[in-house]
Amino acid sequence: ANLARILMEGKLGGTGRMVILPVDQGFEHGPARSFAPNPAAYDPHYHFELAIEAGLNAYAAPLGMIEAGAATFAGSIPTILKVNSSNSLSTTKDQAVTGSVSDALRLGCSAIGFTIYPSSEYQFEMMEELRELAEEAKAAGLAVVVWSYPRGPMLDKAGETAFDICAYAAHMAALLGAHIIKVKPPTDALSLDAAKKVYVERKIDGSDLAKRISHVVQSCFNGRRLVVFSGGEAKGADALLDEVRAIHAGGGNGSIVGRNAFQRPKEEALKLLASMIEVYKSKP
Ligand code: FBP
Repeated sequence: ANLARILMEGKLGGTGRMVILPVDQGFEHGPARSFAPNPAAYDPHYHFELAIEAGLNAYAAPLGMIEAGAATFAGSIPTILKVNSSNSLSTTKDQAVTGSVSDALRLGCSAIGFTIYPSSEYQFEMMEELRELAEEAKAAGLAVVVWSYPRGPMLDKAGETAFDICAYAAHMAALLGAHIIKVKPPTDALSLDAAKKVYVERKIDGSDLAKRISHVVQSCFNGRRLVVFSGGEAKGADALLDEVRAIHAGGGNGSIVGRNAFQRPKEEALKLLASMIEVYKSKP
């Protein structure tokens, strides 16, 4: 029922496509890097309002952000409690558990959100933490959303988004029991050493983004799990919409876009989100 709430909410409700607003960048990158481009975004209420006005499917954030808006916005939009977080003052590729299933239930959330870093030195601990939290969340009827971001000593920056590595990371999230899997848009970079361990020979056609997206979707149980793609650093509206068209054409279930939404002035962000929704409503 909670997964259905997310899928049925907002302007894309019932289409199987989703646009979600994630705002954990204050934790991950720091407040100034995240919110200075649009200072209204320092206010947690701003993000609830943005997601609601844009008609999005859900809003995802760490405990403090959800708590700060709960009294005003509870029940107005499905929320995803991000229950682990990293920060930019750390040198390790790890995440601290920063929220619980009982927090999610107290705040009326529809899902928990959890990040794993496949390939990091701490990946197994993160996967084990997820296993426990996901079991508890599912027992309480909450959906599980997994951010699967490969990073660690085996991967250079390009390798972190290489489509074979991205598909592998997405597949592991599916195997860990995620209902919704969030990855970065896959690139055609070669992650040499890592790729050798993943594919004997690279036979998959990743020559354009839609093909790479469809390989990631195929890796998530051939479309039996929902896969959404993040937006990354702020970029031009045309570039973002091109990416969204490719996600849609490749069979992806939507976008989970933070900085490209809240770092723009609100009217501009609403216009961009409306255009993204139009793409997802159109015939792929
Ligand atoms: P953006 O759309 O702003 O890229 O948000 C997606 C996201 O996954 C956030 O939830 C998270 O804070 C951020 O990207 C993490 O990115 P990275 O780990 O690469 O710094």
